[in-house]
Amino acid sequence: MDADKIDRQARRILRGNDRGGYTVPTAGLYPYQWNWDSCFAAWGFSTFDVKRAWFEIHTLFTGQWDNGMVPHIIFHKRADGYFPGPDVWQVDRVPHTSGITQPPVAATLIRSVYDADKHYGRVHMELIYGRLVAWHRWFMKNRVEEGMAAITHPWESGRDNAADWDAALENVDGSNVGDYTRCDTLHVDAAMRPSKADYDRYLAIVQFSRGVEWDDAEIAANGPFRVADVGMTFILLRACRDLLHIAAELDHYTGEIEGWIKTLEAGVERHWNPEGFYDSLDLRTGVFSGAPGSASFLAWYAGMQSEDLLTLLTDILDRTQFGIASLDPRRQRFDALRYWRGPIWPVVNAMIGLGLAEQGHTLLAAKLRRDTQRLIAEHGFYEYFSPLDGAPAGGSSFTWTAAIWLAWAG
Ligand code: 9WN
Repeated sequence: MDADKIDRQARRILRGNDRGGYTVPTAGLYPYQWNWDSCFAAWGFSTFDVKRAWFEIHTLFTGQWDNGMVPHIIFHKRADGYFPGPDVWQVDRVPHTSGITQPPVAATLIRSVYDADKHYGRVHMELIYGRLVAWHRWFMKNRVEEGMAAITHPWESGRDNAADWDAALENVDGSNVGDYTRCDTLHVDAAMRPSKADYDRYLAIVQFSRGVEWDDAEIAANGPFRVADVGMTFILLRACRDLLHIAAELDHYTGEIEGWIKTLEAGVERHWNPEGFYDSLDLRTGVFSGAPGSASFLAWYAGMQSEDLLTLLTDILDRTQFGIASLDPRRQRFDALRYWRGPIWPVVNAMIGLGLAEQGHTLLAAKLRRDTQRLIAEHGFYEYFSPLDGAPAGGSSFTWTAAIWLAWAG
């Protein structure tokens, strides 16, 4: 393995996906700025061009709504080839955005960017701090129920077609959404993407929320989909811990954030499925999803410890190569190449690996990092990979895969 050569390739990918202040996740398939992809991109940029890293963060926050929400897509300029675009979301602001959010990794990764740039970073942190607090406050007010973070659409989780949402989606009527043309299947094999039935329901949820003009209270009361996402709870909890650190560093009031952390720590307990893993929970029915997916293993990243979970993790790692499959391969719904129903995602490996290292599981963390390194070195900078043989899939020259290489795996 020629690490320097792969480093150069990774930097070239970030530069190549730069559209002037923001990076697209990959050319063609995803031609806009995505929320959590951009935060990972900033982390990657911070290893060789920290000014560009801060720029990425600032352009992301130009999409922030007045209520604090930071949308999952910012449509800075016209682009072809993605559905649903701004005409479907119909959000009345500039820049145009989608109407839902994504996992708030921003505080965590901004803290890492700051670590790479203590000198000029402080002024950027000051500029962005209030915006981060506003986003977290929006989450706590509108999305946190009994300490668990709710999503109103599978796309908010960042794990679109994960088995976590199967039962809740069954209760969404996708039969009246009208005709539409998907673009994702023009770029990628349809067998590796969410199904048509999934997309019908995704659109039905968008149409509902658009119909109530994105009113959070209305969506909470009557929205067709509301699931306490174990991944979102862990990521938000972790982000609050990093936000607390930033607040202390900048000498800001910390009491409110400390309260959020307590609330979310209590919520984590409610995510525990007695079957033996942290699980997502349909808030409309109170039923666990029964899907031990990769998000369950973000517990350490969120600062928690669990011996039971460690046993499950080792079991899964024994059955796969290259890291954590997005669904336990022993489950009937496991599908090695269908997006979030089996494949390995390097960003998820990275978050789990960071958490394991921080919680003292050094050997496991090192293995996960080495496996991810080998995966990318041998198979390239793809979007996701089969956990059975590492076969690459989805978009190529992918921004967050390159970023993870630079900041963590390589
Ligand atoms: C919908 C950009 C995004 C990622 C998500 C991933 C996928 C979009 C899609 O691509 O979602 O947001 O159209 O499939 O699931 O995690 O942020 O890379």
